[in-house]
Amino acid sequence: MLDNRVPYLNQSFKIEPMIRKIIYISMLLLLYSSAYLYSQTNSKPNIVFIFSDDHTQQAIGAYGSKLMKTPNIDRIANEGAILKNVFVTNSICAPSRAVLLTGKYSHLNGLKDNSPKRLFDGTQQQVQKLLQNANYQTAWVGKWHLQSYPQGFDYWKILPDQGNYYQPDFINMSHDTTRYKGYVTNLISDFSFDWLHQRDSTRPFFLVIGEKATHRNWMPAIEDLGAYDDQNFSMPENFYDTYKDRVAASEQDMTIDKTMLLGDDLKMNVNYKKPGMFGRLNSNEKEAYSNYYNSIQKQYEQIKNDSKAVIEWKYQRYLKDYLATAKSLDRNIGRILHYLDSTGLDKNTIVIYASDQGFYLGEHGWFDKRFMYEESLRTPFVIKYPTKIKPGTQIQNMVLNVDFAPTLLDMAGLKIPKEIQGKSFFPILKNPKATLKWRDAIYYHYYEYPEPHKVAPHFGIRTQRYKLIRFYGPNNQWELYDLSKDPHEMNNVIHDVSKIKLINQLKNQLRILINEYKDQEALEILKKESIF
Ligand code: SGN
Ligand code: CA
Repeated sequence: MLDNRVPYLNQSFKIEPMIRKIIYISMLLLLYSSAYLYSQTNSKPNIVFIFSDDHTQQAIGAYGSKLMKTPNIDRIANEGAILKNVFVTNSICAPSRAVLLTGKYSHLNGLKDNSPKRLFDGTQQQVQKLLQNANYQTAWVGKWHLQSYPQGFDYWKILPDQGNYYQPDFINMSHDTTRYKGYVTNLISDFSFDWLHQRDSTRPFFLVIGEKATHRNWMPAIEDLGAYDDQNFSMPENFYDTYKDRVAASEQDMTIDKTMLLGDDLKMNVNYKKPGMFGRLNSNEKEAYSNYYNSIQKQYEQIKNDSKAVIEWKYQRYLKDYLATAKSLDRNIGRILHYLDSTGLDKNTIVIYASDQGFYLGEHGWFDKRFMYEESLRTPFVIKYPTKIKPGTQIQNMVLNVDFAPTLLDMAGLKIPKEIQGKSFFPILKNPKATLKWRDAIYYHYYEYPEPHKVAPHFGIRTQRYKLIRFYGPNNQWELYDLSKDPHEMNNVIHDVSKIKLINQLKNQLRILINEYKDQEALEILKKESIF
């Protein structure tokens, strides 16, 4: 049975527009007055953390994207701060969520990979529990992707596993599942607004909006089908990377050429009758999808015997679907900002937009993430906090996702527990020019192997200028990049004899970080090479 309770986004739903308007306006008035009351009685800021999936800096206007415009994400940056150098500690979804909640690396929070067998231990200390203890109302709506139910949230409504783009199921707090009509990005905003409507407006809140967009298989909303069709994207200069001197990069299974599927990913020859992600489209949506992709298929038929033309066509199609999916994400961020503005909540609400990691949009010939190379090591992070962060602030410091939890606690005026491994960057946000002791290198550790994309496990260190990576598992390899000369990480200079002193220094610095972060597994690997 389909639940009809989010009607105003369902394209086929018809409700009297006037009645809808009246209900909406009275709700806004009610909310505005309660928000005013709240601002008089409580000075703690509310926090809305919009956390997307696989949405990368290369596709965000504020980060200089040449691919698309993102006016709403950019608005957060313009009204607050953009952090130019934010990195994740393990570039994959569930582990990144566990880091956000705990402020600890994967080896300490226990969630090293996406495996369905690896349960996140929800009984451990988490940022939402600490906020809850300090009188915050806490909620998570949308993609969750941890294999255990949320703890420490007063309210949650989550997608099962990766969720679906159309007619998605949501798991309710009673653990039952409801299927909703509509498009996932719209529904996640709607459910967030539902929760905000009914919360206790005398207390501050912490709401995480977990977006499914822009995860594979990039199914755009109907209104965005073809939004980028008149653009021809130039290929990244290293699209045809041959992976010279990089064993792990040559052994991965995540190329647009070989791994990306014509059917499920690029939507050719889709059987809309089969259950699954396309089977979920309703009849109007099926018609729109098949009309649109049938016309695309005609282009494909013309070039299908020319292998180079096929690769380049795949690249263009991948980007068009990815960006069209991101378009509805940005539009919904606009809806969230509008909601906060129209209820008066904007004045005392911190809004953050970040992704669980970056993503390849054709660099090295890839999609997906995982590698410690720049595109997937980085993640976007923009934040606005009226009166505390000056509009137009730009931060260059190297920030990690373990820093998110302590920064949230700091902004809420709470003490940061000692076990948290990250540091608050709130002082930097308030005063970017202040001379502050901050890290000069970051530590990274990725584990999941071999499925789904055959990326060998690795750990490493990145300084402002250099990156040293140690791959292990299927093969033991070191890689070194000079980012100032080789920003696209094409030349592994680990065997350059003139770099021996530098390599020893970096290995030593890496060992210090590994000790500091208590990563026993990495330490054992270094010990075997007498680096201790
Ligand atoms: C699915 C995707 C993979 C992706 C993982 C993890 N395959 O398995 O391409 O790397 O999720 O993504 S799919 O064909 O099922 O889409 S993550 O963002 O959740 O870590
Ligand atoms: Ca992800």
